[in-house]
Amino acid sequence: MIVVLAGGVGAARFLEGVVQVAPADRVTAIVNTGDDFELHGLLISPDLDIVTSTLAGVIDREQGWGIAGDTTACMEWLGRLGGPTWFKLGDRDLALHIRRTALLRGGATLSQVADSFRRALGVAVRLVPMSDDPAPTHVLTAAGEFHFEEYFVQRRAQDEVRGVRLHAAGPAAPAPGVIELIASAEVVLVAPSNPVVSVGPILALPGVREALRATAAPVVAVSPIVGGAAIKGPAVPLMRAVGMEASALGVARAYADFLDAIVIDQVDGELTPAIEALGLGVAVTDTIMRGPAEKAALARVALAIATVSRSPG
Ligand code: FO1
Repeated sequence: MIVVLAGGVGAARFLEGVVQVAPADRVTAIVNTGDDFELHGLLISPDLDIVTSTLAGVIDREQGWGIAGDTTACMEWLGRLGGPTWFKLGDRDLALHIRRTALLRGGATLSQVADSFRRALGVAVRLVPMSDDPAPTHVLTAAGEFHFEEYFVQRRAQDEVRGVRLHAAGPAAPAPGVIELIASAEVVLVAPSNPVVSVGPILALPGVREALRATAAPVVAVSPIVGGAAIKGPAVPLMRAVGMEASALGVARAYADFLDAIVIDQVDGELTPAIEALGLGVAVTDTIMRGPAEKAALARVALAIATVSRSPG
């Protein structure tokens, strides 16, 4: 199994590349749930929905989230009735949250819901939430502590970030199968996702980092930082706030204890010696995923360096 640690938009696009170069039923994504939150009494799982909808081919490609061609009638009425409208949920998108909430209230686990949704939408990649427990990510800012989506969407990532509180609801356990998937993987890929708020919550689950260090599978990351900037989202202020350098080298350092190799962008080629000095393999390529060909090429490079980077275990 090719196991991919995944956040939202960047991971979803990367997975579109992976399934072009490997059979989709041999790929499992372990998906961040730190962005999950409740709104309108509904359980929203942004990263699971982004990955599911992208692989199902129904994503709004321009935004990277939401359903293509969705309408907003419900949102407009929610606004008229005085409900919060800062998090845009299209009518079809709302169906996911209504159904998920009903299934969870009926006793299903998030893992079961994720599996039923991906099957219903014809996704062959197995999608496993990182945890079945609530594990919200909070951002500590000069203006107070906020759930990640409040910081990122409602407050437009404008507050000065001072830190991050992962699993803010209390201890969370890895979902069933997460540790075993890492232990028995052929390859583990860390998608080009935010290392602090997308991959960080997965790594902070008990046993996950240890499993990544111990697995016999090569572990290869793709840097989401290109030329010192994030491809998408607020990675730079968040990385700085937790003491990471906002560069591909900073990403390599953050994962160095379990990583065998990292794929970095060609604009960061000069970082290669410093990353190699950490004991990691480096592949330098174009990591900007403009279309299907670039996505496939990036996945091919990540899998190729994996085959020459064996973990000592
Ligand atoms: N991102 C926004 O910037 N604004 C939104 O209104 C918004 C709504 C939304 C609805 C469903 C969904 O699955 C994702 C949504 N996102 C929105 C994306 C989301 O905030 C983040 O990009 C991810 O949580 C980070 O991966």
